[in-house]
Amino acid sequence: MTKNKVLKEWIEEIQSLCKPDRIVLWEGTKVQYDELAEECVRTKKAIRLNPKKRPNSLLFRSDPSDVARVEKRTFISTTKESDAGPTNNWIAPTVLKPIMLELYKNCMTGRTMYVIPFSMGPVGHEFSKVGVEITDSPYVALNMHIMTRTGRSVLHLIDQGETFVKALHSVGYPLQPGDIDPAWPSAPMDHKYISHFPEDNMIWAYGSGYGGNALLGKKCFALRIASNQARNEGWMAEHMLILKLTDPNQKIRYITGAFPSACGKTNLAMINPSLPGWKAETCGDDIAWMRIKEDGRLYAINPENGFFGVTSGTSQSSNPIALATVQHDTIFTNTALTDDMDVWWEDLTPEAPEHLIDWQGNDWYKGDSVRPDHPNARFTAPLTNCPALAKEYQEPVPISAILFGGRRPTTIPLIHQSFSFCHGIFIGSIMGSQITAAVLDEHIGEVRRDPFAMLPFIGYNITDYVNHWTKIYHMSTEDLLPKIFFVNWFRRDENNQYIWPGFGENSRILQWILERTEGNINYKITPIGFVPDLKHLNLTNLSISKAALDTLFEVKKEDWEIEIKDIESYYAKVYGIHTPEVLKVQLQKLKERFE
Ligand code: OXD
Ligand code: MN
Repeated sequence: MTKNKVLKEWIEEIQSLCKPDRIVLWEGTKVQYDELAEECVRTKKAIRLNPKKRPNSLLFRSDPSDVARVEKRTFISTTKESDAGPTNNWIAPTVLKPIMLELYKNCMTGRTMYVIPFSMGPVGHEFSKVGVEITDSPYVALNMHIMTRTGRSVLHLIDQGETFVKALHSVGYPLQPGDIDPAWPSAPMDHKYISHFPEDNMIWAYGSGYGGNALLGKKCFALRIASNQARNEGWMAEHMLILKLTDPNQKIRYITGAFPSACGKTNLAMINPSLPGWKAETCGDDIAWMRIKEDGRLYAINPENGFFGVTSGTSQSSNPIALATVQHDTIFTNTALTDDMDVWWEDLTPEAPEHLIDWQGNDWYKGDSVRPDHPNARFTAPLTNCPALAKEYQEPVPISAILFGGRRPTTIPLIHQSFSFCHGIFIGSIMGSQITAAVLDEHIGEVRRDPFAMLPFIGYNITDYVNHWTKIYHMSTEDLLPKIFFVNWFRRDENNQYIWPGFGENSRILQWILERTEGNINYKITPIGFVPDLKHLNLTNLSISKAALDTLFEVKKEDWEIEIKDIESYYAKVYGIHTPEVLKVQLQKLKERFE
C-alpha cells in the first residue's frame, strides 16, 4: 500500500487494534467516489437526489443524537495541563490513551477501514501539510474527498518521506454477524471523544460521524493541531474567510475575516457587492493559514478544498452564490427532502412546500410546529463548484485587512479600525456575540466572548495564543502588516430592529476599509478606534436616515464603561495573572482614552 515505513506500521497497528473486515486505500479518483456513493445509496445510508434537479448529489440523515460538533467531548491531551490552558478540556495522554485504546479494540469489526491520505492546502505547496485519516465511515471518506485534496498524489509525497498527521476515526459501532447496520452508526455521548495529541501530531476521534468531529482535516487538523504547528513554526492557523476584492479601478486587494458562528461568515465570503463596479470573489469561507513572506507581508491560503456550510438561512436573497454552489455534486446532511427528491431547508423558499420528509425521515406537512430540517443541516460542496471562486484560490495571497466581528446589538459601531496592529490584537481578544432571547433566556444580554472566533479551536493555552499574535507582529512592521478592523452588522435600534441592511450593502463598509488600508483621511477618531467620517462613506443610493447612521456609529461612554468592566472580569477569569502584556497595555490605554 505504501513505501513509507511509519505509515505502513501505523496501518498495521490500527488494523490489528480495530479489526476491520477489509481495508480500502482512498485513491481519490472520481470512479472510486462514484462507486462508494452508489454503495451508500444501495445500503440505504444515503438518498440519491433527483439527478435532473441536483445532479450527482446525496442526502444523508444523521442519528438525532449526533448532529453537531461536541465541544464538551473535545480534548486537548498534553503532558502538562497548562499546555492546554483554561479554555480547553484537558486529559493527560497517559489517562486518555488507555481509555480510547479500549474503545478502539475491535471497533471496526464488520466494517471497511478507509485509509485516506490528504493534503491541507495544494499538494506539495510550501504552505501545505499532509495527513492520513483512517476511518470506518464511508460518509467521512466521501466528505474528505470533497473537503481536502486526497489520494495517490498525496500518498506519493508520503512515500517520498513527507511527515504526516495521524488522524484516526471510528464511528464506534462494531457489527457482529447478523447485526443490522443503522443508517448512521455512532456511539453514546459518554463514549464520544474528539482528542488531540499535539505532542504526537495525532488526532483520535471516536463515536461521532458528524462534521468537525469526524472530518478530521477541518477543525481538528487545520485549526487545533495546525495552531500548535503554527506556533512552533512561526505562522498562523486561523478561523477566517479569505475574500478577494476588485474595485472599479481594477485594483485587487485581499482581506480575511474572523466571525463567531451565526454571524454570516459564509455570506461575507460570497458577498454580492451592491456597489457598482465592485467585484468580490471567494478564496475561502472558514480557515486561513497565514505566513509572513520575505517581503514582510502576511499571506493567507485556504487549506480546504470544499465548503461545509450551514444550509439554514441560505437563500436567493442572503447568498445566491452559495445556492449556485450546491446545485450539483453536493452532499447534504440533515436537510428535508421534497416529493420530487430534492432538498429543502428553512428560508430556501419564502413558502415551505405542502409536504416534505423531515430530516429524521418522517412525513412533514406545512404548518407543522417543528421545522423539517435540522438547524445545523449542512452542505458539502467542492470549492470549484463556486461560481465566484477566485482564480488564485490555490495560492497564498497578501492580506491588506483583517476583519473581526460579532453580533452586538449595542455598544460597538458598524465599523471601527484599530489604532495599531497591537490594538487590533486587543480587539480580537474581546470579540464575541450578545446572546439574544432566541438562544438562552437566562443569559439574555450577556456577551459570550469568542476571542478571534477561535475559542473552540485554539489547540493550546490561550495566553500563549495571544502572545503568538504579538510574535507575528514582531516578525514584520506595522506598515506592512494588515490593518485590523471590527465590524458589527447587527446593531439594533430602540425598537430592536437591525439598523444596517447588511449582505451586499456591506460592500460600502468594505470600500471604506480598503481606503483606510491605504491611509486615506476619511475617518474620525474615537476612544475605541477610527470610525468613518460619514461624508466619505459611500452611501449613494442607500436609503438610511441620519438618525440611523448616528446610532450605527455612536460610541457611548456609558456603554463602554460597562464594556470595560466586563472585559476586566473576563480577562481575570480566563487569563488571571497570566494576562498577556499586550492586552493589559491596550486595556489600560482604552481606559485612559475614555477619561
Ligand atoms: C464550522 C464551525 O462548522 O465553525 O465551520 O462550527
Ligand atoms: Mn467554522
